[in-house]
Amino acid sequence: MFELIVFENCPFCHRCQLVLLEKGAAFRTVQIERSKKQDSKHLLSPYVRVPVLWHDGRPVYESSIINEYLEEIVPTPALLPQDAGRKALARFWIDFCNTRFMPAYFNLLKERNPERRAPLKADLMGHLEFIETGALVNVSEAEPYWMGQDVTLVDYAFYPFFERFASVETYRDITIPADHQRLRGWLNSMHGLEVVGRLARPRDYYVEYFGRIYADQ
Ligand SMILES: N[C@@H](CCC(=O)N[C@@H](CS)C(=O)NCC(=O)O)C(=O)O
Repeated sequence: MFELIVFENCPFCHRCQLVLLEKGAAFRTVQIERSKKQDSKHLLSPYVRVPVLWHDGRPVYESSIINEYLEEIVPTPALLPQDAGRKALARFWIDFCNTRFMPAYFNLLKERNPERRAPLKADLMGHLEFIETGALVNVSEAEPYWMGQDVTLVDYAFYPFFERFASVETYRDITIPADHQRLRGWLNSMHGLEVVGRLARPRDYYVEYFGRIYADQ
């Protein structure tokens, strides 16, 4: 039995919940209130963050590492390509998500001063374009996921930020361009996945949730 320590509406926790569900693993989710995290410090990572996966009495930290751990412990269904080169490429895209895409998304969302947002918007738009023209070049009906025919950890690394995209659309005036058809197609494929549907929250939930934190006064 796995135990996943989460906060409400944490995209990193969402990544791991999706993978646990996709693997059909038995798990329980323990939700901690952000405001009370000091009381539960023993359950959190050394960075005082969630998610943390507890398994066999040991903690595993960081969402990408947790998902790789799950891939090892619960190998079926496989969520990384078997071929070493393709596996390295999958890890590159997860790294891109963690080090480029996700920071650009949060940098824009967290910028309180509207006058400072233009370069941050340009940064995020640049990443969307890179995804459209550099990552999803082969996305099609036959190969609907990031790495092709099969869903992988890459899809589950990116998806939570796109489920929350209403936040930047509503409060930071940015949208996925209409001509980014591959990205839109990928997102549609993700919406069709059973495990995504099981956790999905409606757009209104995110608009309301992020509005409390990031709406301009
Ligand atoms: N790199 C970490 C990021 C995790 C992260 O930033 N989690 C947030 C919640 S969404 C957190 O715990 N923040 C600490 C806080 O809000 O006090 C991962 O991938 O697991």
